[in-house]
Amino acid sequence: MAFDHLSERLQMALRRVSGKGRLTENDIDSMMREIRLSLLEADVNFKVVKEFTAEVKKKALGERILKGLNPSKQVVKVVHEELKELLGGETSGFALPKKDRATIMLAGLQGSGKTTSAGKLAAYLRKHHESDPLLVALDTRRPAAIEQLQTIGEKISVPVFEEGTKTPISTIIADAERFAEENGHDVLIFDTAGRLHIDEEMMDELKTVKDELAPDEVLLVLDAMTGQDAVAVAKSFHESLGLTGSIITKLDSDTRGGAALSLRKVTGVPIKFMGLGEKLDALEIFHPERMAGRILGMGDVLTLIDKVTENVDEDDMLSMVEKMASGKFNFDDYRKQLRMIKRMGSLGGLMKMVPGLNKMTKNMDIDDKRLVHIEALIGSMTKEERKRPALVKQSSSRRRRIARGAGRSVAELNRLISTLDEQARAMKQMSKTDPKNVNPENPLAGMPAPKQPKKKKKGKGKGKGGFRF
Ligand SMILES: Nc1nc2c(ncn2[C@@H]2O[C@H](COP(=O)(O)OP(=O)(O)O)[C@@H](O)[C@H]2O)c(=O)[nH]1
Ligand SMILES: [Mg+2]
Repeated sequence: MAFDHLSERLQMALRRVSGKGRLTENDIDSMMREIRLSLLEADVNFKVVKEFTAEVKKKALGERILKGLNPSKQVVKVVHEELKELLGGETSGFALPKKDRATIMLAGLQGSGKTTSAGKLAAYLRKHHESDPLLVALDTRRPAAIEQLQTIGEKISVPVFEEGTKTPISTIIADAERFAEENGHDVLIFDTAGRLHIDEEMMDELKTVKDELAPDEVLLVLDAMTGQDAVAVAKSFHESLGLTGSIITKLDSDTRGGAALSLRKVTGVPIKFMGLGEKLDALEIFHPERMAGRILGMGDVLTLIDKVTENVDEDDMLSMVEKMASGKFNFDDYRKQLRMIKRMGSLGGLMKMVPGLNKMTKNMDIDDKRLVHIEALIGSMTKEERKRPALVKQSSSRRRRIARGAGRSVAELNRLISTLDEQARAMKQMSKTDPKNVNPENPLAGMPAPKQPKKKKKGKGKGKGGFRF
């Protein structure tokens, strides 16, 4: 996942001040030094870094913070807020113009992910906007580029309009628009040609496309791995084309991610989508606040909940959230949760979104095989034991029996028990803290609580089946 290293470094910087009852200007300075270094290391543009740190410092040194209650938690909040601003502030989202046919033009360097993103965008718009999109091949430099778009179109069952490599771009545009009108397509997505580097010929070609088409959206597709070049690339595309937004791709990869952090500042236009994989459903709306939270290790509960809602029965989810929030969490719940996660795929990515878990699971290699073992262990418990983890915890003979039954070691069972413990604790913590009330001992645990499902309050009697931590 992108940002891992940056995330670690920033959290280290924040830990410098966390838990301190008082903060001096010196404390802030040394924290700022580390923040500056970690951003530079992540390839964030130096000007952007300079502005960012100046702003954080100014706010962190404000009267109300240093002299106020809990200065360290306030400072963490400042960093979070500024990071959110850097990434664009409020979520821009994506709205189609209210007209019969919308046009979207994608532009970017070769290999940045334009063609893939065109397909992803088509699939996204069909799913979330009930659109009937048409993909248009304007990358006429290579026959392979057209074939690639056709393959993608087939995969998602979206038609692709192409007229080979010889037809002039302006003719293709006019023909595509006529075709869309005749066939009732309400959104056209134009895939264009890129080059390895910015060059005039490419920009001229793109300017022609833009002038002919007068698109509703001109989206820059930028590879998150671009590094320091990102600034020059984004600037020159914006100057030539007047972007309306951007798509940052390959955030699933192990990149330092600096491009994402500089992009918004440099262009002034919002990052609208992020690409999170090669698959055609790996496109999501970009949420600055969530991304900032993820980078600072605050987890990403909102994204998690989105994913869960998409993939899991709502009642199941509500009861899970309720359980999590109450800190009562038994093996039945854990197994249910594992199964949900399995259905949602991408375990590593998901784990990262859960506060507390992200740190915890770092050294815990949860792969599919381990999931099978965990299932076996839980399956080897009696119904009563699954409901009341304390039974398992307190009896070594039970633990031996369960382990034997599952064909696993007792040590492995013990690990499972402590995982459950840890998780229940993290969940409880998370539901108690909101951004205005961050635990000064551990400000990084300060997460917005998930919305509590409105349900009848249940008695909180001790020992009622649940396992209190
Ligand atoms: N991991 C990952 N790979 C991506 C993503 N978007 C595109 N790619 C890959 O990047 C490569 C170049 O993509 P392509 O769409 O052909 O780029 P184009 O030259 O700009 O059209 C392909 O191998 C894609 O599968 C993404 O979000 N994550
Ligand atoms: Mg392409």
